[in-house]
Amino acid sequence: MQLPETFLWGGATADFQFEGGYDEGGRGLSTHDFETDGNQENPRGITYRLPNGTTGRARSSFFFADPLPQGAVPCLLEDEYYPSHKAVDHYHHWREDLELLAGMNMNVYRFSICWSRIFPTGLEDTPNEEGLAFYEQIIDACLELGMQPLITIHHDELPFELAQKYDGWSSRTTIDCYVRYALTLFERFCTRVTYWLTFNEINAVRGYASCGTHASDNNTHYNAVHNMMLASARAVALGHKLMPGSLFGTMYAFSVFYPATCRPEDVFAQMQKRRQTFYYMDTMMRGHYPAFAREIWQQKGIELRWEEGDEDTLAAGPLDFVSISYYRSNTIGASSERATEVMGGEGNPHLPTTPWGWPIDPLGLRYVLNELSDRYERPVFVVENGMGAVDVADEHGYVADDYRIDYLRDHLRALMQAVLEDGVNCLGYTMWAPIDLVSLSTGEMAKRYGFVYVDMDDKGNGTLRRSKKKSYAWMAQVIATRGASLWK
Ligand code: BGP
Repeated sequence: MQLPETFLWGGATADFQFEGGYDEGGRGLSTHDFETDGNQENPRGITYRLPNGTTGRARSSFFFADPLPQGAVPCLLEDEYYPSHKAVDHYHHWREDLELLAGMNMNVYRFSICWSRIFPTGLEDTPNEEGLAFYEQIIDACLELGMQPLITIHHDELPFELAQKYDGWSSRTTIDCYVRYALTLFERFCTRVTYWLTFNEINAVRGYASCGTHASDNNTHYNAVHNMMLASARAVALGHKLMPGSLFGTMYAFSVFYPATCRPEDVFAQMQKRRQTFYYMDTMMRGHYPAFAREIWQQKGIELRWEEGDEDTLAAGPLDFVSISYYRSNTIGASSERATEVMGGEGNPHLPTTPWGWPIDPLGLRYVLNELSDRYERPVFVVENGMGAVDVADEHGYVADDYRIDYLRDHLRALMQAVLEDGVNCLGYTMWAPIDLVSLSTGEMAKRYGFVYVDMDDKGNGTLRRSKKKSYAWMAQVIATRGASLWK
């Protein structure tokens, strides 16, 4: 079994988890810069100051984000550690990092552009040239090394000023600022970049860090995402016009929801939760909200702030391909608690889990690839998949990460079966994250994904030295044989 030569093999990163250099090159503050570290027991938080001078911290764990109290202004506190400020310093290691990726025979590299590096407050009329030049050298180096750039325009963050002045994605001003930012990227990189993602995990973002909204209730959230979907549609329409042949996706956190039992009540509960994930995808792939959207708005008490022309805007910018992150599957029944649109529910007794409790389910990947391909009849692209694990490095920084090899082998086999046996048109696979970086959900370094080990701990101590794990040579061979070595 072998995938076609056109198949894109690569890795994926996000700027605030990888780059650092938060106060260099004219970069402005970004919403994630106020997010502390954390771990499984202690969630990450946004630190803030109240008008009376007292400081505090609001839980920021992605879908479980708490609102900021009335009058709170995010601020940086001396005794806190903020992982995005240094991340793993790709800002100063970019050339070495790209060479490591190319050394694995990768032919695509997915990375995100930091909005506040291009428009420091989001509101300037002209972009920050130093920021554009930083990404330009990365794009040029990718091409020189044989890797197509795949750019995420908005990976869960936005300039602090937009959050402060406009409540982030609550406001239509943010849509205009985003379109100007996207246009700047298109004009500068149009001849060098074909693949674009307008947003990352738009179905999983919530609250201050990812949406810039001070509240995190359903009404705020669904209105913010409505504005994001309008922004995406405008960017896609503009991108297609300016860059013939360009291909656009938005990335969705995606997984299977299995019914806890075959009791009709459990199956129905599963279907209802599942729909919420399709709510976003259906709208952006088809250019209009699905019929069941009304039921969701009603159930959750949402008043969507429609404006004239919104329907036309959505219709003018449907996506070219459907892209997903796939890490796990979920199990849900009529009485399951804490199941979000994306994850949670009950454990699955048939599946092992990662040390972070995520069920490991390769067949689920084949399931969703078939499902999405059937539903939209457009190409799919797996832009994140990987295993967060505790790696123990020897004195040379070598890790015998056989567990990661097992995880990836099983998922890649499932992907190959979806393509070669089921006929799914899959553009490519970018593994999260080829070089160790800071975890999004917990802010730890201890949760490592890479083929490359980075010598740094949870508090940013370490030499930042990069070293190859066992999985590095293994993956290089998988890509060189276009997947054939997975079956030996
Ligand atoms: C996705 C994000 C990534 C990434 C990944 C792994 O939700 O798009 O930014 O971090 O998940 O998650 P975590 O880092 O929490 O293990």
